[in-house]
Amino acid sequence: MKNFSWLSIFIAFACNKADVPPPDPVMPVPSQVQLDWQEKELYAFIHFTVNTFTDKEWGYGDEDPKIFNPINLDTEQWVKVLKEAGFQGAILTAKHHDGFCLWPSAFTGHSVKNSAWRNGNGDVVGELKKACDKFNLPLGIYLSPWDRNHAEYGTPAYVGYYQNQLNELLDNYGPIFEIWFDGANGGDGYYGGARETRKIDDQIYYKWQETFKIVKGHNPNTLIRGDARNPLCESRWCGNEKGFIGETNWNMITPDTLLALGNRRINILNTGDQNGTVWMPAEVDVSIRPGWFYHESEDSLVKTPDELFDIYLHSVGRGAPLLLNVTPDRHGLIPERDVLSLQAWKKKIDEAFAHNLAPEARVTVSNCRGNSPKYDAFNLTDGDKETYWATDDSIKSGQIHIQFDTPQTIQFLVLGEFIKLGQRVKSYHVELMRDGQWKEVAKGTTIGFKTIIKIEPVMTDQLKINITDSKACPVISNLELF
Ligand code: FUL
Repeated sequence: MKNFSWLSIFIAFACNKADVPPPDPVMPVPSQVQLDWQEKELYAFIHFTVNTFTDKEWGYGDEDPKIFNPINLDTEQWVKVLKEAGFQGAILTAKHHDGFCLWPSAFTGHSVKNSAWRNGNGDVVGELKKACDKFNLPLGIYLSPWDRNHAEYGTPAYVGYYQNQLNELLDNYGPIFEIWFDGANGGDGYYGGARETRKIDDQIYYKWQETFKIVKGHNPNTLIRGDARNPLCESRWCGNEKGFIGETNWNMITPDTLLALGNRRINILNTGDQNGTVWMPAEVDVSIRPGWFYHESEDSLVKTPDELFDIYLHSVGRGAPLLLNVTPDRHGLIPERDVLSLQAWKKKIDEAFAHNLAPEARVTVSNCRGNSPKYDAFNLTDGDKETYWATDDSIKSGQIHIQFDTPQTIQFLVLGEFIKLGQRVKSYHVELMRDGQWKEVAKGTTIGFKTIIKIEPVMTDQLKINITDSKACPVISNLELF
């Protein structure tokens, strides 16, 4: 009888602990579409059009469609290369600024229909879609709003044309995982022979609200990447084309303040805004070569596996998905040297993050929310992204202590916040025990969905991660050590 009552007290206590409520979210928080997209981390861009044949980066729009003739085009080669390199989706320039369409659009003759390729019977978007389906790689579309070929560009009629093309692409090649709305609006172009400069107000002219409805009407799960001044966009530009997001990377943005900032907004795109009103994570777009399109003159300038690995650490390793561009050549193939670089890069990533040592360590924390096992240190290393360590609401800092039975060599620490409850951490530093003394080996600001902290590889049996400031109680779901 006595034992029974002790047991019931214990059960009551444990239940009580398990009932400790989770932290309130810190708004804004991501949508499921944004979460799913963020988790996949690696995407490929494919830039391919008449530019590949004219050796240009921005076609004027007066190119003869006949010049497009990728005689050995093999979209299965593209997809196999991209899959093997670890990409989780591929976004094709269905139409770049020159207006040439890689699919036989019913709304213009400026397309593959009038090219020399396959006597005008080819369809690059269709073939890529088929290959993507075959090898299970999600397809995304880039459809340049700026069109230097179209005679009506600048008038309301062109926006109707643009929307028709969007519908056509989404009807015939959907569902797509991401739509990429480019912000470039350079001004001058061929415009059906007018050869003049046309300026539009890019906030109003394209009727974004209506255009986005077309996308979501076809598939609510398509992520919209566009101009961060528009609060309806779901992912923003990272502010450069060099392959890095800010060391401080908030997923939030305040579109209104960006509007007011003009071109100075670029810096904010790179760091995000701690007090931003809209959840709009950055995507890091960069090319494997200096240009976005293939140029023979850049054959010796393909980024090396080391350079790509560095880009990986400065994008994915700072919580922003990487959109790495590949450039099919005039044969219609991803060039061999680029393939080799991608393969060696993938190997580097796999090797660097092969063996997670965290589950082998004893991990303790300075404070655990309501002393409940539901929020304890164990959740950091359980491999379950839905569980997390959290502190009490009043505590906006915290310490994770890691102890190994035998010393280990650590080079990378991976941390992740449970961003479903908002991004919180503002600053942290890392210490490790060396010769009986704690030594600071890294410090940083934001953590977000994922942060990879690179340190000099040294042997140690103890590490400490000190979260020194946070918008609200820290909520950390992942800790890995390599
Ligand atoms: C830019 C474009 O002008 C480039 O040509 C390229 O497509 C890049 C990804 O976006 O805005």
